[in-house]
Amino acid sequence: MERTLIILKPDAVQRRLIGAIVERFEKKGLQIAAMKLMKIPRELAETHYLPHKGKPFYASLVRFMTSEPVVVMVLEGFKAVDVCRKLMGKTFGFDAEPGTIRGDFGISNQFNLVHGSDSADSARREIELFFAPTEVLSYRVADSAWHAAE
Ligand code: 3AN
Repeated sequence: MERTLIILKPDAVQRRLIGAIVERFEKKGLQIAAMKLMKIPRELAETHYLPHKGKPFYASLVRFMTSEPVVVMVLEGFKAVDVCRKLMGKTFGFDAEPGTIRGDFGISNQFNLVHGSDSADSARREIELFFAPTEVLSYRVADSAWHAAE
């Protein structure tokens, strides 16, 4: 089982898309291991997006991510990182395939609704930034046998 960090960005919350987006991850078979609504402090956003420091969009990305509340989640499942990125679609809404979250709900490059870790290593780093170990829960859901991989 793998874990990944997902953030429903300020545009998703402002547009009342929390339920619609969480539903897609749940229906796919991913399990919510942690979830909270929060306003990201600037320092935390800067650390989270450190790999993008120096890029032209870094400052405005940090400004956007700290502007309004977000929902932060840890999702767990078989190949969770890749599965979530497939559900999210390509980075920019105008590029993302219909059927994906970004493809169905947005057209913007920066306001692209959702963040998902891009590797298992990034996921570990990002989960630690947003959650204390005790906030990330391991539990068995009733239908887990039907979502299990070989
Ligand atoms: P992804 O979120 O698909 O992994 P990254 O990691 O390349 O994409 O970019 C992180 C975030 O930075 C994106 N989700 C998007 O909000 C923003 N971003 C990336 N490239 C641009 C750009 N050229 N202009 C504006 N915002 C961008």
